[in-house]
Amino acid sequence: GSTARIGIIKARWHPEMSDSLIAGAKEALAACGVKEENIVETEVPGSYELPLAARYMALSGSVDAILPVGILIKGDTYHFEAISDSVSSGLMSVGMQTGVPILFGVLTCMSEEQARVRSIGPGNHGPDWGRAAVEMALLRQSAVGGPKSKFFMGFGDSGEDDAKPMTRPAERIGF
Ligand code: RBF
Repeated sequence: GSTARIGIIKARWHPEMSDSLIAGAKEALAACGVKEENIVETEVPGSYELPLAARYMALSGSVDAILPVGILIKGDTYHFEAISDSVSSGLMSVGMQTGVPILFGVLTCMSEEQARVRSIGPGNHGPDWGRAAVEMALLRQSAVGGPKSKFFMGFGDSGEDDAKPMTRPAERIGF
């Protein structure tokens, strides 16, 4: 993971648990060799805001994979289902549209107890998410060129002379 640049976006709800998830993820990043200066962190008000923040970060060209972290806990209304569905499909959509791997670091739990077990202590999912982020960052690098390559969608300004051009020589595809 020494070449991987990882973005972490935290939703501010349930901060004790999200901080623990992020601490676990960062331990795994360090164990994989990700350099501290290659971790970009930001936060948003709640999980509903994660997809757009992930999109902005992906389009900035500054990271190879993004870990959005949020905790959604079911209440008395249909709100939980609505937010869970839109956040999960929104995050998938950002990954598919930008080509930057977006992990699913969102716990969707029926109770605070469920969320606690999955975020604090031995059941912390953060380390798994951290390792998955590194794996996907490296997959992206191998698929579209090295870190900071301009090849993929051309976002960001890497300043690298050897960045691959966005356009390929004219080739007829299809008919
Ligand atoms: N955001 C979370 O990340 N986790 C939650 O459990 C959560 N519960 C919410 C419950 C209600 C009733 C509302 C109105 C918002 C909740 N949010 C939660 C915030 C939501 O993701 C978003 O930030 C706000 O709705 C503002 O767009």
